[in-house]
Amino acid sequence: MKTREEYMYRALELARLGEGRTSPNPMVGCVVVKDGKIISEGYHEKYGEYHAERNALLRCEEDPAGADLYVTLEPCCHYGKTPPCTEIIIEKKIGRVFIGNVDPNPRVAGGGVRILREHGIEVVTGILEEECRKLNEVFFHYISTGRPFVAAKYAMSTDGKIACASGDSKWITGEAARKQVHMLRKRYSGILAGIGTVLADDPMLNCREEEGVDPVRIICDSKLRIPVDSQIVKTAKKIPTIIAGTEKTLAAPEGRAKASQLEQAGITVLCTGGDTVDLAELMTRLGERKIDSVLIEGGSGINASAFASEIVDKVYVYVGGLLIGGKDAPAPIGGKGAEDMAHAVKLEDIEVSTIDSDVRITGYPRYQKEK
Ligand code: AOF
Ligand code: ZN
Repeated sequence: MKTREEYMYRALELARLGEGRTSPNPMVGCVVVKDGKIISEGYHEKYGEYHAERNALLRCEEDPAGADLYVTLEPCCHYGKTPPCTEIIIEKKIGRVFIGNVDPNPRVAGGGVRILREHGIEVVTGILEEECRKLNEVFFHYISTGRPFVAAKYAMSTDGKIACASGDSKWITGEAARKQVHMLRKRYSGILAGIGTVLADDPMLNCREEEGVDPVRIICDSKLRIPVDSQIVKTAKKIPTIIAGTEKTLAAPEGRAKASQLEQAGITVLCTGGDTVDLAELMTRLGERKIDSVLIEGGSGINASAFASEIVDKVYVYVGGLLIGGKDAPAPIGGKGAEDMAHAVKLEDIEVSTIDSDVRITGYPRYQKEK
């Protein structure tokens, strides 16, 4: 006989199989257990398709009447793209439902639990709650703020440099770590870089891993300087691309002409107020376009603006085992930096792992309230 937590771990494992295909909806996994035996499993496979619970209940090896159902997120009770999961749970006469998290979606928000209980089904919430929330950190953030969950990723040497003073940065981390970054891109709906990176490296910013859905490429380019023969512009009809400029640039005739040239190449031009792209405003606009998550792969300039505008929700730091040195070699976050230690951005929930001879650190910035 397995424990509740063990079944929920299995549901979490299943949920992860939907990674990269469910956005902006959550990854959800479900296990149906009867007489100590798993009689069915399911997960949310693709955005707009059946939810985890329905998938599991439609595939049962035997009648699930009286069975226990484990699901990482509260069953929905609304008619959306699919009928409510509470309906099929009631119809199949499930006895008990074990839930990871209550759904923060205002259309559900405890409603699923209530309906199930009203039908005499025993409901237990909070099984591996923290693990289930972390799996869907993007969904939880996006559904409650309407803005994308923003992660900043950078690779630096052990002495905190992202390139040599000459600009050379190939490579700071090894192949395995770089491969992991490509996998990471699959998990984010948008990937953001600055025009500096485009001018220096002419990157594609796509997801080179097999099966990966390419994230939307977002380039911060206040003055719309991106060359029309860059890889990004040349591939914009195949990979969705947004260039973020400023309203000031767009107000000038050259800016307007460049914007329409870019639009003809298949690019969406989004402009914000300010002298340079206002990242907070940009995030609101991206959220309106259903972009639930953004991975910043910028240089020190973009990172400085991102932290200054407090849009970064998570950091991924890859540390390579080498020392670069040089007072002019750039660090991950440029700009003015914190005035003093009291104003430094603190990272919480730090996790450290190794990938070959590189180190990966993740953490969640907590911005100081008073400025
Ligand atoms: C999913 N998959 O397995 C579960 C979800 O757009 P709809 O109609 O598919 O509804 C999406 C909402 O349903 C989603 O925001 C979440 O609140 C709830 N549960 N969604 O896509 C699932 N269980
Ligand atoms: Zn549902």
